[in-house]
Amino acid sequence: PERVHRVLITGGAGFIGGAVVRRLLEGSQANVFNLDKLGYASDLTSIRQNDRYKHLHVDLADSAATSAAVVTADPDLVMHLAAESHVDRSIDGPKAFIESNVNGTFNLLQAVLSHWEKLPEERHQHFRFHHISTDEVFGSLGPIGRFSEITPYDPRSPYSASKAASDHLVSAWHHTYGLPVVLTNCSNNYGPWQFPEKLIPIAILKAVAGEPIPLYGDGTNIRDWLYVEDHVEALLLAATRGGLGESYCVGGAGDHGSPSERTNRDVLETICNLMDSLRPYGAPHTRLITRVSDRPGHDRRYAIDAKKITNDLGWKPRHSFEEGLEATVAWYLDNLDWCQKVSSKSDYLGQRIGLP
Ligand code: NAD
Ligand code: TDX
Repeated sequence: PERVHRVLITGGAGFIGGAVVRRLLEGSQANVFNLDKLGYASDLTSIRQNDRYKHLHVDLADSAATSAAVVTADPDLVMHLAAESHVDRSIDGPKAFIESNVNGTFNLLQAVLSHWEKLPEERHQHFRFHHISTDEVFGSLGPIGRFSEITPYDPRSPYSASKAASDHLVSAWHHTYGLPVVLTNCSNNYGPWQFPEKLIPIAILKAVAGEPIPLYGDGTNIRDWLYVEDHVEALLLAATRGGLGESYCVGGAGDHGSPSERTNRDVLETICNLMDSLRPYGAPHTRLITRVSDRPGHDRRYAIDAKKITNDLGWKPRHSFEEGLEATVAWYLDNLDWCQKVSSKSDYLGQRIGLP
């Protein structure tokens, strides 16, 4: 991005942060610092060695280590993606979500504020803190309407409550201390390197194994799906050209003529149909779809109105859901070794979801 020389990404060993790091290394001259504690969902194999890249092995819950990392990175831009990100885990164990998402964001804000206040004039002026958040902070929609920047916050899971808290902290640091911030709230991402605990990679791997594919409740809950590379483009635009103190909603609806809003059953059936042509096994894969008990407090529907980022920053998703999903299924089939490696790092998966 223009005028950005040193970027501190938090959570760059995760699914979306990793895609941002790769794009910055390939598509810009920026020096990239990746602050990540290397949790269960982390993986660095997608990031190639580069003189402009450094990993800082730090937990945001440690305020002294966080401050030291900010001093080392000496950033012009901070992109804050580090968070505990899985709703089911937040239901089983909310504490880690408060520690990373709320306390971690607080520690980072304090460290960044102190850094920003000391920057020389030219760098002080162009500095940005970009907070990456989710549409889940807005709660649950009925059959009509979409979330936008003016939708009131109404989080319902421990995960979304912790993300909402972090959004409010970021916004308060802007209004109270003048920290130059920008926020984005994005819908469900999918694509290569997503940890196999989220719906799409779980479904692909279960289909590969010929095992039951778990569908929560009646399968009519709706999510708005965005291919991760399209999200990365929105993030880089918002980080470099977004208005100070502004927030932008990011979702999957584009000009493709096919909807990004899908019921979970539709998502699983589309994956199964793709698998029928790529890996036929004698019976249609849809037979594997198995209803299981519902997620407590399961939000009914998420949908994003992304007019603001389209009109103000010229962003639109490039991939239709079908294109993105096809690329994603092909990627997982080519990378089953990686899936085995990362899923064996998590006892949670073994107990609750039972990966192949
Ligand atoms: P992820 O779980 O794949 O990766 C998160 C990374 O953050 C991991 O590498 C983890 O080690 C790191 N991290 C967590 N707590 C940390 C801490 N205390 N200190 C240092 N590092 C820590 O998550 P993701 O799906 O890539 O999501 C990234 C961000 O985007 C999150 O803030 C999430 O809320 C947001 N988001 C995700 C989606 C989605 O669909 N995945 C959609 C909208 C917004
Ligand atoms: O096995 C499953 N079966 C199933 O039916 C899983 C894991 C999920 N589901 C349902 C629950 C949701 O309605 O599929 C939908 C998607 O579930 P997840 O992949 O867990 O995503 P979600 O809960 O919607 O949250 C995601 O999008 C917003 C990310 O995990 C968040 O980090 C992001 O903020």
